[in-house]
Amino acid sequence: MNVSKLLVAGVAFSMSAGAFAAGVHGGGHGASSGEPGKASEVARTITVEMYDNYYEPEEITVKPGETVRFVVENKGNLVHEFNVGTPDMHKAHQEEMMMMVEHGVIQGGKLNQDMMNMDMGNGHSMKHDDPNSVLLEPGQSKEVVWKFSDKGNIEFACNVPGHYQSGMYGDVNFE
Ligand SMILES: [Cu+2]
Repeated sequence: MNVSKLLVAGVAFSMSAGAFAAGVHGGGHGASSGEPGKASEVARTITVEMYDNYYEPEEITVKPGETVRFVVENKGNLVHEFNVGTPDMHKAHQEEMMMMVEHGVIQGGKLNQDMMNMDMGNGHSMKHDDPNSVLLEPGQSKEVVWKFSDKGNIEFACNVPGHYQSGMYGDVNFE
């Protein structure tokens, strides 16, 4: 990367830092969809496979307050996300993901790890490390341990631009 490109990137990052702060990375999210689960309280493991652009299974059913270990596998050819949240949380996160694409953090089937770890100032970065989600390259697999709230309008969704819109989300049903 040459110097002028670096300068342009620096400006773009500082402009988007405020938007990031206003989004789900600003904290407090998860309050309505549950909370990070403890491994010792895992009641069940659910394997979720991600394809271009859908999940298998398409929906899940949990008990109120249940802690579930999700083993998430990306079997597609594109970068995909597994994110547990309300429709509003997904909408906000989609704006952040749009910025990640605009800044080259997400490039089709690749993630630019260097850029994700770059400090944008004010303690913000494009790290994708929220406890309610994983963002995976093709072939990658990671776990999410999540304790669901008692009930609510909760979906698991991929917020990579265009994916949610093409149907890459599923309902969390409560028993
Ligand atoms: Cu996706």
